[in-house]
Amino acid sequence: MAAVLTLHVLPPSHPCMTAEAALRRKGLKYEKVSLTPGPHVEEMERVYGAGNTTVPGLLVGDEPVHGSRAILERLEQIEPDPPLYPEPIAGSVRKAERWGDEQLQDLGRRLPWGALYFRPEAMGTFGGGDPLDPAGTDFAITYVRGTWKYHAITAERLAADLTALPEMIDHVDTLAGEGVLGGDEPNAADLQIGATLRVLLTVADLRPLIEGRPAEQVARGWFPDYPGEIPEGAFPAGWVPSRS
Ligand SMILES: N[C@@H](CCC(=O)N[C@@H](CS)C(=O)NCC(=O)O)C(=O)O
Repeated sequence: MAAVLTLHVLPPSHPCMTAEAALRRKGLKYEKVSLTPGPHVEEMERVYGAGNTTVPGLLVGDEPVHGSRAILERLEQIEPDPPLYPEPIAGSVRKAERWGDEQLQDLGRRLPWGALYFRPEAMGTFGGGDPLDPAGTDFAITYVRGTWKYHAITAERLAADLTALPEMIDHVDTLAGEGVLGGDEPNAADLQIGATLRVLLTVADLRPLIEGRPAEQVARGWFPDYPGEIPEGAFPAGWVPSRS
């Protein structure tokens, strides 16, 4: 009998989107447990072991598998078809997936939280609702400040992330041009990189850097729907570079 699969997530998390898209792609049945930000830390450590506080995590029966890349590798063993690491490009897909996790993924946290500092009322749109009313905005201001502390976001860091972004989008387009990303079927790198880019598309200031390029297709192709809209002009004037 196949092991029961249980996916632990925080709802707006992009690496969780990656893991869930992979489960769907494999056609595997799974149970999803949506945790509450804050208390998730204790629950994740209880299930996945000390220090493993982040989502996603996947229980394969009793076996804990922690982190998006480990989860995709494990799913490939459980159900090889359709492949997430297709030959003959499996090595390049793994390299791109790793880059997506280690280099790009953090920008999917720092840039939206960074922009929300300047437009806190927009936090309501990430739950699929309208921009927040004044009382909700007061809550959002406090919450967003907490995320800056947690993710070590500073204005300097944000400006540096924005400066680095065009080159990263160029890298995605290069990978697409080489056939590592953006094929007819999603691989592990598409799901890792596409999820982060999809989150970045909620920031209107960033859309001109991504839209109309292969990178946009990688994002929207596998993640058509994702709520959230941070209006244009959130970042201070001159911080968002022009497209390279
Ligand atoms: N690179 C890891 C990191 C996952 C990660 O940082 N997830 C965030 C959500 S996007 C998280 O769990 N944040 C809450 C926390 O750090 O406690 C992965 O891909 O699994």
